[in-house]
Amino acid sequence: MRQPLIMGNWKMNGSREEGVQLAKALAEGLNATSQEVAVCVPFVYLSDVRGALAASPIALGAQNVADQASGAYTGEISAAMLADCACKYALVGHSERRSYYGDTNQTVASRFCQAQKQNVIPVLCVGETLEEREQDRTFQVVDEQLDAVIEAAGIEAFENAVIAYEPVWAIGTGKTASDEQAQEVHQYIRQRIAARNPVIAEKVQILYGGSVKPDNAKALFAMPDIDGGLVGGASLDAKGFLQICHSV
Ligand code: G2H
Repeated sequence: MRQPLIMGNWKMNGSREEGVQLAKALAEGLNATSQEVAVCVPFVYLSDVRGALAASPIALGAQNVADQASGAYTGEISAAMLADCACKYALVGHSERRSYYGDTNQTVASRFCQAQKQNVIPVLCVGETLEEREQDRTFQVVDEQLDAVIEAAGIEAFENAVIAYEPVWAIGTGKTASDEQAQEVHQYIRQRIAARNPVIAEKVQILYGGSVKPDNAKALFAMPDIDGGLVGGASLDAKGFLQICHSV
C-alpha cells in the first residue's frame, strides 16, 4: 500500500508573517491520519516555516534545487543548502520552471540527481501542454520527461523519489483533468516504470497536480494510481488545504 502524500506548493506568494501563520494553522488543524503532508515554501522562508511547524509531522519542501553541487552559480540554491534547512523534498521540473526559466529535461535530470545526492527527495513534475494533448502527444511528452531522468539516475532512483503529473493546461487555470483523464496518465506512468522495475512501480507515489481544490480532491485521490496531490493555489488557504489533506 502506498502512503498518500499531499503537498502544498506556495509558489511565489505571501510574506514571512503569512507563511508562518499558514504553517501554524496547518500544524494545529491537521488530524492524525495516515497521509503525509508537506509544504513547498519560498527558499527565504524555509527556516521560519520550519520553526512554525515545530513538532508537527508536516514536512518541508523547496520549489526548486540547483543542477550543480556548489560553486560560482550566483543566485542558485544547492541541495546541500536545502538539506541544511531540513528540507525533505524538492520539486524539480515544475512546468513553470520549464516554461518561464528554461528548464529542459536534461537540467531537470541534473537537479533530480543533485537532490538525491543530499538525501533530499526529488518530486519530478511531468505533464503535457494543451497543444501537446490536442496533438495526441501526451504519452510521448511524459515518456521524454521520465526517460531523461531514468537515463541520468537509473530506474532505482525512483525508489526514493516522487512523481507529480501536472497537465500544464490544468495548472492555475481552474480546469482540472477529469478523474479518468488523470488516472489514465498516472496508470501509464506506473506501467512505464513497471516495464523496467515492477517493484519500484508499485511503490512510487504519483501525485496529481493542476487546480486541485477541496471539492475535487476526494474523487481524484480515490483513483487507483493517484497517490495524493500537488496543490498550488488552494494550498494558500489553511482551511481549504486541510480539507484537501483530509480527503484521502
Ligand atoms: C500546479 C499546481 C501546484 P495549481 O502548478 O503545483 O498549482 O493547484 O494552482 O494549479
